[in-house]
Amino acid sequence: MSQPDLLAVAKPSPLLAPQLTAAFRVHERLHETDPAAFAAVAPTVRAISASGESKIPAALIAQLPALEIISVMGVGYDGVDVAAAKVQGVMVTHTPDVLNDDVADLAIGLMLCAARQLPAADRFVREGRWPAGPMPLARKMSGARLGIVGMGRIGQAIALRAAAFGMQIAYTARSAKAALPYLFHPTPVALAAQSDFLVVITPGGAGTRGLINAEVMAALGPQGILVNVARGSVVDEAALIDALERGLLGGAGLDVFENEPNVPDRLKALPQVVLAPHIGSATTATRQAMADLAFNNLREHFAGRRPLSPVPELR
Ligand code: 8YV
Repeated sequence: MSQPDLLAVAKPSPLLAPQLTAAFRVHERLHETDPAAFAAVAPTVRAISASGESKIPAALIAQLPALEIISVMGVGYDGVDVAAAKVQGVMVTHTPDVLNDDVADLAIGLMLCAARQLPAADRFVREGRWPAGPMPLARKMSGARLGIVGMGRIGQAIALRAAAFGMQIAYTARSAKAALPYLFHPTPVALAAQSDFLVVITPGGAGTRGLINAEVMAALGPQGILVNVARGSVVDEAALIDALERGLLGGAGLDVFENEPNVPDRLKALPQVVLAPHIGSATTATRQAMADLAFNNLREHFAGRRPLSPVPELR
């Protein structure tokens, strides 16, 4: 039997590509690069392989009448129109859990980097400025108040790590989680007003767009540090730049941005901001686990079994 046609809407990770090409006829980004070739193959495409940042709107799904499954290599799938997939009977899978540790590690790393100014300290030594005198004093993280926006699996992994730093942990989420020992605040503003550090780890998408706005930043205050390891869309980036430039917010650690891979020059110009290029899950071990899960979801589906990790809406 011939291999099923698969559309890779993003360039597949090198850890996933060999598995895909062994099992599918892979058409890489044809919908963007070659409309005629895409039109020729569209009627028989049975699977999509995507990354966490991929956009799969209803219009693309509608062009693929034979589509059965969309496999996202990422926990976030806010670019996928799941409702449209559901209407067309298309399964959507993602890769939760296997990246919890890495994303939580990075959140703690960005908190420490922003509080203790580690990138600036590194530059200070390399640029030979030490002999002229010490660096300015930084901010203490241990024992400080941490607010977590989004108390899902990654939020809880961040809380566990923060507890080892003796931090006082509170959170906001759609609802309070009675099983957790942390203080719940009903809104991001209420949480920010009681926090020294605010870490954002809630899903992206329409429901959380601009959730962290000027009001939240003002509540966090001139000594506060904002860390975003979720999606750029969750933080109002223009308001963030404005708050930092005016000293209304103390600092930030950012792994995600509104228009990746483009980062505004005004953000790059701010010394109190630590920047990372969306590397929350970017270790070899975790990306391999994500690639394997993304592939195994496809494998299970085409073996006539239920995929391992459908998105919550399709469970
Ligand atoms: C990746 C991510 O950026 O899992 C997510 O939601 O944002 C990431 O881990 C990526 O999609 C890896 O393919």
